[in-house]
Amino acid sequence: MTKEEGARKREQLIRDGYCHIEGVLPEDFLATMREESDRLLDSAEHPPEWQYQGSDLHVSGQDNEAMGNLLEWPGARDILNTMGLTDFTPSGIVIILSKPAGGPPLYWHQDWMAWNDPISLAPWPQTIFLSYYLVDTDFENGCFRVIPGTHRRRIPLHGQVEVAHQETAYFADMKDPHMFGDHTDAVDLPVKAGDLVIGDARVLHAARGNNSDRRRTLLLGWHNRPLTVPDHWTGEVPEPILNRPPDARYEGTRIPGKYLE
Ligand SMILES: O=C(O)CCC(=O)C(=O)O
Ligand SMILES: [Fe+2]
Repeated sequence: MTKEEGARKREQLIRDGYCHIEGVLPEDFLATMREESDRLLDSAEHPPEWQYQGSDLHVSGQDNEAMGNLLEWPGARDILNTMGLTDFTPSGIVIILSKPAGGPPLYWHQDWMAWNDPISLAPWPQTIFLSYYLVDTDFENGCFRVIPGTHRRRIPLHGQVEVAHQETAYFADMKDPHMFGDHTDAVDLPVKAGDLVIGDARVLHAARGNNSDRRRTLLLGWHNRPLTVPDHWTGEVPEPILNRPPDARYEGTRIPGKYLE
Protein backbone atom coordinates (compact mmCIF):
# COMPACT_ATOMS: atom_id res chain seq x y z
CA MET A 1 0.00 0.00 0.00
CA THR A 2 1.37 3.41 -0.95
CA LYS A 3 1.30 6.34 1.45
CA GLU A 4 -1.31 8.08 -0.74
CA GLU A 5 -3.52 5.00 -0.78
CA GLY A 6 -3.14 4.65 3.00
CA ALA A 7 -4.23 8.26 3.46
CA ARG A 8 -7.24 7.67 1.16
CA LYS A 9 -8.30 4.57 3.08
CA ARG A 10 -8.01 6.43 6.37
CA GLU A 11 -10.08 9.31 4.98
CA GLN A 12 -12.76 6.84 3.93
CA LEU A 13 -12.75 5.15 7.34
CA ILE A 14 -13.14 8.58 8.98
CA ARG A 15 -15.88 9.74 6.58
CA ASP A 16 -17.89 6.56 5.96
CA GLY A 17 -17.06 4.44 9.02
CA TYR A 18 -15.44 1.63 7.04
CA CYS A 19 -12.96 0.82 4.28
CA HIS A 20 -12.01 -2.22 2.20
CA ILE A 21 -8.45 -3.37 1.49
CA GLU A 22 -7.93 -6.06 -1.12
CA GLY A 23 -5.62 -9.07 -1.04
CA VAL A 24 -4.21 -8.89 2.48
CA LEU A 25 -3.89 -12.61 3.34
CA PRO A 26 -1.92 -14.84 0.94
CA GLU A 27 -3.37 -18.16 -0.25
CA ASP A 28 -1.27 -20.48 1.96
CA PHE A 29 -2.12 -18.59 5.16
CA LEU A 30 -5.78 -18.43 4.08
CA ALA A 31 -5.81 -22.21 3.67
CA THR A 32 -4.41 -22.63 7.21
CA MET A 33 -7.00 -20.23 8.65
CA ARG A 34 -9.83 -21.98 6.79
CA GLU A 35 -8.76 -25.35 8.07
CA GLU A 36 -8.39 -24.13 11.65
CA SER A 37 -11.69 -22.24 11.72
CA ASP A 38 -13.52 -25.21 10.16
CA ARG A 39 -12.05 -27.47 12.83
CA LEU A 40 -13.10 -25.12 15.66
CA LEU A 41 -16.58 -24.59 14.18
CA ASP A 42 -17.17 -28.30 13.65
CA SER A 43 -16.40 -29.06 17.28
CA ALA A 44 -18.35 -26.12 18.74
CA GLU A 45 -21.88 -26.46 20.03
CA HIS A 46 -24.00 -23.79 18.27
CA PRO A 47 -26.49 -22.29 20.79
CA PRO A 48 -29.77 -20.78 19.48
CA GLU A 49 -28.36 -17.28 20.27
CA TRP A 50 -26.07 -17.71 17.29
CA GLN A 51 -28.82 -17.99 14.72
CA TYR A 52 -28.31 -14.56 13.12
CA GLN A 53 -24.54 -14.25 13.53
CA GLY A 54 -24.13 -17.86 12.42
CA SER A 55 -21.45 -18.26 15.03
CA ASP A 56 -19.90 -16.01 17.64
CA LEU A 57 -16.95 -18.13 18.64
CA HIS A 58 -14.26 -16.28 20.63
CA VAL A 59 -10.75 -17.72 20.39
CA SER A 60 -7.79 -16.34 22.29
CA GLY A 61 -4.67 -15.73 20.22
CA GLN A 62 -2.68 -16.98 23.20
CA ASP A 63 -4.41 -20.36 23.25
CA ASN A 64 -4.52 -20.88 19.51
CA GLU A 65 -1.39 -20.48 17.41
CA ALA A 66 -3.13 -19.85 14.08
CA MET A 67 -5.39 -17.17 15.57
CA GLY A 68 -2.39 -15.65 17.35
CA ASN A 69 -0.59 -15.46 14.01
CA LEU A 70 -3.59 -13.68 12.49
CA LEU A 71 -3.66 -11.09 15.28
CA GLU A 72 0.03 -10.42 14.72
CA TRP A 73 -0.08 -10.63 10.93
CA PRO A 74 2.72 -8.24 9.80
CA GLY A 75 0.81 -7.28 6.64
CA ALA A 76 -2.05 -5.93 8.74
CA ARG A 77 0.30 -3.97 10.97
CA ASP A 78 1.94 -2.48 7.83
CA ILE A 79 -1.48 -1.46 6.52
CA LEU A 80 -2.52 0.17 9.79
CA ASN A 81 0.82 2.00 9.94
CA THR A 82 0.57 3.17 6.32
CA MET A 83 -2.93 4.43 7.09
CA GLY A 84 -1.48 6.38 10.03
CA LEU A 85 -3.40 4.20 12.51
CA THR A 86 -0.22 3.43 14.43
CA ASP A 87 -1.55 3.30 17.98
CA PHE A 88 -4.20 0.54 17.72
CA THR A 89 -3.68 -2.65 19.67
CA PRO A 90 -5.59 -5.91 19.15
CA SER A 91 -7.82 -7.16 21.96
CA GLY A 92 -6.18 -10.58 21.78
CA ILE A 93 -9.34 -12.40 20.69
CA VAL A 94 -10.37 -13.57 17.23
CA ILE A 95 -14.13 -13.91 16.74
CA ILE A 96 -15.16 -16.56 14.23
CA LEU A 97 -18.34 -15.38 12.47
CA SER A 98 -19.49 -18.11 10.18
CA LYS A 99 -22.83 -18.26 8.43
CA PRO A 100 -23.76 -21.85 7.66
CA ALA A 101 -25.26 -22.76 4.28
CA GLY A 102 -28.83 -21.48 4.34
CA GLY A 103 -28.17 -19.22 7.36
CA PRO A 104 -30.38 -16.12 7.81
CA PRO A 105 -29.20 -12.49 7.49
CA LEU A 106 -27.67 -10.63 10.43
CA TYR A 107 -29.77 -7.74 11.77
CA TRP A 108 -28.76 -4.07 11.48
CA HIS A 109 -26.74 -3.01 14.52
CA GLN A 110 -23.72 -1.09 15.79
CA ASP A 111 -21.16 -2.42 18.26
CA TRP A 112 -20.00 0.66 20.22
CA MET A 113 -20.44 0.06 23.94
CA ALA A 114 -19.40 3.43 25.41
CA TRP A 115 -22.12 5.86 24.29
CA ASN A 116 -22.10 7.61 27.71
CA ASP A 117 -18.47 8.58 27.17
CA PRO A 118 -17.77 11.91 25.39
CA ILE A 119 -15.10 10.04 23.38
CA SER A 120 -18.12 8.78 21.38
CA LEU A 121 -17.91 12.15 19.58
CA ALA A 122 -14.43 11.39 18.23
CA PRO A 123 -14.23 12.40 14.57
CA TRP A 124 -11.47 9.76 14.27
CA PRO A 125 -11.86 5.99 14.72
CA GLN A 126 -11.32 4.93 18.33
CA THR A 127 -12.40 1.26 18.27
CA ILE A 128 -12.24 -0.66 15.01
CA PHE A 129 -12.82 -4.19 13.80
CA LEU A 130 -10.55 -5.91 11.32
CA SER A 131 -12.57 -8.52 9.40
CA TYR A 132 -10.72 -11.03 7.26
CA TYR A 133 -12.88 -12.97 4.83
CA LEU A 134 -11.96 -16.59 4.23
CA VAL A 135 -14.23 -16.97 1.19
CA ASP A 136 -15.44 -14.65 -1.58
CA THR A 137 -18.70 -12.98 -0.58
CA ASP A 138 -21.59 -11.63 -2.64
CA PHE A 139 -25.34 -10.99 -2.42
CA GLU A 140 -25.92 -14.73 -2.45
CA ASN A 141 -23.74 -15.98 0.42
CA GLY A 142 -23.95 -13.24 3.03
CA CYS A 143 -21.84 -10.21 2.14
CA PHE A 144 -21.36 -7.34 4.57
CA ARG A 145 -23.73 -4.36 4.46
CA VAL A 146 -23.18 -0.91 5.91
CA ILE A 147 -24.84 2.50 6.08
CA PRO A 148 -22.02 4.99 5.45
CA GLY A 149 -21.64 7.87 7.87
CA THR A 150 -23.88 6.43 10.60
CA HIS A 151 -20.95 6.15 13.03
CA ARG A 152 -21.27 9.92 13.57
CA ARG A 153 -24.69 10.86 12.19
CA ARG A 154 -27.94 9.70 13.75
CA ILE A 155 -30.62 8.26 11.48
CA PRO A 156 -34.09 6.95 12.46
CA LEU A 157 -32.84 3.35 12.25
CA HIS A 158 -30.64 3.93 15.34
CA GLY A 159 -33.79 4.11 17.42
CA GLN A 160 -35.68 1.36 15.61
CA VAL A 161 -33.30 -1.58 16.03
CA GLU A 162 -32.87 -3.74 19.12
CA VAL A 163 -29.66 -3.38 21.14
CA ALA A 164 -27.16 -5.69 19.42
CA HIS A 165 -26.07 -9.10 20.63
CA GLN A 166 -28.39 -9.70 23.60
CA GLU A 167 -31.71 -11.57 24.00
CA THR A 168 -34.06 -9.22 22.11
CA ALA A 169 -31.67 -9.12 19.16
CA TYR A 170 -30.72 -12.82 19.30
CA PHE A 171 -34.41 -13.74 19.08
CA ALA A 172 -35.71 -10.83 16.98
CA ASP A 173 -38.48 -11.56 14.50
CA MET A 174 -37.07 -12.13 11.00
CA LYS A 175 -40.07 -10.15 9.74
CA ASP A 176 -39.05 -7.05 11.73
CA PRO A 177 -38.96 -4.41 8.98
CA HIS A 178 -36.20 -2.36 10.65
CA MET A 179 -33.83 -5.06 11.91
CA PHE A 180 -33.94 -7.00 8.67
CA GLY A 181 -35.20 -4.37 6.26
CA ASP A 182 -33.61 -2.69 3.32
CA HIS A 183 -32.42 0.86 3.71
CA THR A 184 -32.09 3.40 0.92
CA ASP A 185 -28.56 4.35 2.01
CA ALA A 186 -27.31 0.79 2.62
CA VAL A 187 -24.23 -0.29 0.68
CA ASP A 188 -23.35 -3.92 -0.07
CA LEU A 189 -19.69 -4.80 0.23
CA PRO A 190 -18.85 -8.01 -1.63
CA VAL A 191 -15.20 -9.00 -1.13
CA LYS A 192 -12.67 -11.64 -2.18
CA ALA A 193 -11.18 -14.26 0.13
CA GLY A 194 -8.16 -12.71 1.85
CA ASP A 195 -9.57 -9.17 1.77
CA LEU A 196 -9.74 -7.02 4.88
CA VAL A 197 -12.64 -4.80 5.90
CA ILE A 198 -11.92 -2.23 8.60
CA GLY A 199 -14.96 -0.82 10.37
CA ASP A 200 -15.66 1.75 13.07
CA ALA A 201 -17.51 0.11 16.00
CA ARG A 202 -20.13 2.91 15.83
CA VAL A 203 -21.26 2.36 12.24
CA LEU A 204 -24.58 0.64 11.45
CA HIS A 205 -23.92 -2.64 9.66
CA ALA A 206 -25.52 -5.99 8.85
CA ALA A 207 -24.94 -9.04 6.65
CA ARG A 208 -27.03 -10.74 3.99
CA GLY A 209 -28.23 -14.31 4.46
CA ASN A 210 -26.24 -17.23 3.12
CA ASN A 211 -28.19 -18.80 0.25
CA SER A 212 -25.21 -20.84 -0.97
CA ASP A 213 -24.36 -24.43 -0.04
CA ARG A 214 -21.10 -23.50 1.67
CA ARG A 215 -20.29 -21.78 4.96
CA ARG A 216 -19.29 -18.10 4.83
CA THR A 217 -16.62 -17.45 7.42
CA LEU A 218 -14.92 -14.28 8.51
CA LEU A 219 -12.43 -13.74 11.31
CA LEU A 220 -12.87 -10.52 13.25
CA GLY A 221 -10.49 -8.85 15.69
CA TRP A 222 -11.34 -5.75 17.73
CA HIS A 223 -8.64 -3.09 18.02
CA ASN A 224 -8.50 -0.14 20.40
CA ARG A 225 -6.41 3.00 20.75
CA PRO A 226 -5.67 5.25 23.77
CA LEU A 227 -7.89 8.17 24.87
CA THR A 228 -5.72 10.76 23.16
CA VAL A 229 -5.98 12.80 19.98
CA PRO A 230 -4.28 10.66 17.30
CA ASP A 231 -1.21 12.05 15.50
CA HIS A 232 -2.95 11.91 12.12
CA TRP A 233 -5.78 14.19 13.27
CA THR A 234 -5.36 17.81 12.17
CA GLY A 235 -9.00 18.90 12.41
CA GLU A 236 -10.92 20.31 15.33
CA VAL A 237 -11.35 18.34 18.53
CA PRO A 238 -14.90 18.43 19.93
CA GLU A 239 -15.20 20.46 23.14
CA PRO A 240 -16.59 17.58 25.29
CA ILE A 241 -13.49 15.53 24.40
CA LEU A 242 -11.15 18.40 25.32
CA ASN A 243 -12.99 18.70 28.65
CA ARG A 244 -13.02 14.98 29.38
CA PRO A 245 -11.02 14.13 32.53
CA PRO A 246 -8.44 11.56 31.37
CA ASP A 247 -9.24 9.14 34.19
CA ALA A 248 -13.06 9.47 33.99
CA ARG A 249 -15.13 6.28 33.91
CA TYR A 250 -18.56 6.06 32.29
CA GLU A 251 -21.07 3.28 32.59
CA GLY A 252 -21.06 1.22 29.40
CA THR A 253 -24.10 1.29 27.12
CA ARG A 254 -24.83 0.23 23.57
CA ILE A 255 -27.62 2.79 23.30
CA PRO A 256 -26.57 6.03 21.55
CA GLY A 257 -27.38 9.14 23.60
CA LYS A 258 -26.44 12.80 23.33
CA TYR A 259 -23.05 12.03 21.79
CA LEU A 260 -24.59 10.80 18.54
CA GLU A 261 -25.67 13.91 16.68
O1 LIG B 1 -21.07 -11.62 9.98
C1 LIG B 1 -20.89 -10.48 9.61
O2 LIG B 1 -20.78 -10.21 8.41
C2 LIG B 1 -20.77 -9.35 10.58
C3 LIG B 1 -20.86 -9.78 12.01
C4 LIG B 1 -21.05 -8.66 12.97
O3 LIG B 1 -21.12 -7.53 12.60
C5 LIG B 1 -21.19 -8.93 14.42
O4 LIG B 1 -21.27 -10.12 14.80
O5 LIG B 1 -21.21 -7.97 15.22
FE1 LIG C 1 -21.16 -6.14 14.27
